[in-house]
Amino acid sequence: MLKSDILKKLKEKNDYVSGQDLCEEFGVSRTAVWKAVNNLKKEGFLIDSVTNKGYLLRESEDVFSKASLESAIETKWLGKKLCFFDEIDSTNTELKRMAETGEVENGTLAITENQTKGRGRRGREWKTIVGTNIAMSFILKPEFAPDRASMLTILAAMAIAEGTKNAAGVQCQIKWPNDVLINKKKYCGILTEMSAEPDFIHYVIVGIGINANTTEFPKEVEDIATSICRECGEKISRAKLVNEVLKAFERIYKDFEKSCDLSNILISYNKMLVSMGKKVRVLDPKGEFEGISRGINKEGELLVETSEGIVNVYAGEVSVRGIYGYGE
Ligand code: BTX
Repeated sequence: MLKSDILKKLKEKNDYVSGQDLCEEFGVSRTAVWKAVNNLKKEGFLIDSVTNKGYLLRESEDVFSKASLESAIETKWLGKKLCFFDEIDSTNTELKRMAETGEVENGTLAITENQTKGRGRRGREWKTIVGTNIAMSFILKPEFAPDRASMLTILAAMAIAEGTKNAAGVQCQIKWPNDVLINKKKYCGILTEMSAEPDFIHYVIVGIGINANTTEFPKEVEDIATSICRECGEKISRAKLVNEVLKAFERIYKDFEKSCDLSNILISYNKMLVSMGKKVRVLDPKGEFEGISRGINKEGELLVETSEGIVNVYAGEVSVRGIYGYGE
């Protein structure tokens, strides 16, 4: 924690901070401060050390580490317990392993720089590009009924859009239920998984993959993927983006816990819905059909107007005209 506390202090001060002040503030020795600063330098932070003046943090490259995240996260409970991995197969899988083998606190965040086996929905693959992406998952232990859990994906999409606006000033669109887009391309994917009994949730894991600063994508996703950096030409601090997304989720989730429906976010969600008023094709298990998207209802279902009336779609794959090549 000392490393993140020192980093936070240096960021706040934006000027030299003396070693003595750091020792007094955190109740540690000069050697401990010196060691923590050296470790931060090793992680990639540019810190000047000047005799009689102290330490100064210079603008650094986008360093993604436990310390940079802990010093950036300003939430009340979400992500306060943070497990950072230099490399892991999948943050969703790791949290699941942790939950199955021990006690994991509500709100625990697993996050990595290099996810080697990122998972999408229905067995698909999620590509994580080292050094520019965010791959993170958090665990929730809600009291509400299991049939409410699918709405957490909707809350997460909303939080990602809000967090991106706050951190980078970029407006996102949402492709129901689990893609967040910038300029009609996939910027983020969400994978929500649950362990439950018919009437009781053990835990839900919300996994989020964000293409923050990626400019070169693997060829399989090159045509459909994008990032903040690609669309705006500027890199964003990933730690700052994580903080804004988590803060937004915390706020939205608090309201959701009271109503257990989406009434509080319905209007803003539907404004961002990329399919609104457009032709969509629904790949329903009972057969494919087409219609016009009329937005989601407070249960999180997509309302699709067909010649036979409104169909409530609660799960499944939906293609939207003009997105990812469909109907163009
Ligand atoms: P999805 O099934 O909606 O999307 C997967 C599809 O998205 C892939 O088949 C591919 O076409 C495309 N794709 C793969 N990688 C990317 C990318 N980087 N950018 C844009 N498109 C891509 C989406 O599932 C759910 C993704 C969740 C990922 C997070 S990361 C942290 C956590 N851990 C984990 O294993 N998964 C989640």
